[in-house]
Amino acid sequence: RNVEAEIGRAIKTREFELFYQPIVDLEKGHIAGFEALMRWRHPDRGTVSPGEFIGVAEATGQIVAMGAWALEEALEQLKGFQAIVDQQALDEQPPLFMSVNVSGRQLLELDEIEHLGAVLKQSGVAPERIKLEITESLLVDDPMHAAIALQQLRDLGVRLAIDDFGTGYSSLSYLHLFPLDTLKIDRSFVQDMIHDPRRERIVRAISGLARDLDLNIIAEGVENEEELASLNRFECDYVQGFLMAKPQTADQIRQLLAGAP
Ligand code: G
Ligand code: G
Ligand code: MN
Ligand code: NA
Repeated sequence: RNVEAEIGRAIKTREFELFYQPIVDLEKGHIAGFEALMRWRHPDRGTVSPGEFIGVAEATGQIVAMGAWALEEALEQLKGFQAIVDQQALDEQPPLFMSVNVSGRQLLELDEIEHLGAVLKQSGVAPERIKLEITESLLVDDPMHAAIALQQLRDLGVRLAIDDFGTGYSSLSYLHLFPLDTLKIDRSFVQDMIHDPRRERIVRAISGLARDLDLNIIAEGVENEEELASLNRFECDYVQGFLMAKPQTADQIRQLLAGAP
């Protein structure tokens, strides 16, 4: 199979779609934002997950166009989600945020950052409601370029999150070298911690470190109440995982928001 050609076709025929996974404020319990996650509605193969196409799209450069589309789409949906919450006139909640994954390939093309800025402005969404999720490898592989790109993004006003924290080629130095806002604790740590006190201490230490550095913490992959209870003790800011909600279509999210008490 020629995956590159298939992806090219799929971009034209709009087979890519974003799913949205709620991110919940741990203390208050409400939905605070979402992570946009790409899916491929393949005509023959059904729903294909990013693990099977993001790597190829990065290698071919197709990820640049896909990523620009994803940001635009996610911002558009965020406005619709916010309108539902506003209609319900619940007690004051901060505006919803949207977290979008970006690959290093996207950020290292300078035109792309200008383009992101234009998309953002066009959308009318306040930039501080956007989190861009980047992986550690970007920061470690090419720190000079990453520092320039991330500062440009920060100047646009968007927030920056480190995804899968602790699993990559971690270097604590980047926590103060780069203008970061949020640290996402990888789900492997969250899932191991209740069976292994040492793992739990790692999660506790990461949480404490993030707090001391004034970074927000999102714990990923929360699947049960025991994990949630531990994260509560560590004063995590936000939780994301199947226990709260799965990634789902924009339609399903709208229903969820409309039906929420
Ligand atoms: O949804 P799922 O668990 O299958 O996602 C797996 C990984 O794919 C995510 O952790 C994320 O790193 C990556 N991914 C999902 N959507 C996007 C996207 O829109 N752009 C990029 N660059 N990566 C994505
Ligand atoms: O790499 P990144 O962290 O961006 O990807 C998030 C991925 O984690 C998504 O593909 C999503 O489907 C998956 N995910 C989200 N919540 C859970 C969970 O509670 N358990 C598991 N196993 N995966 C999850
Ligand atoms: Mn992510
Ligand atoms: Na992750």
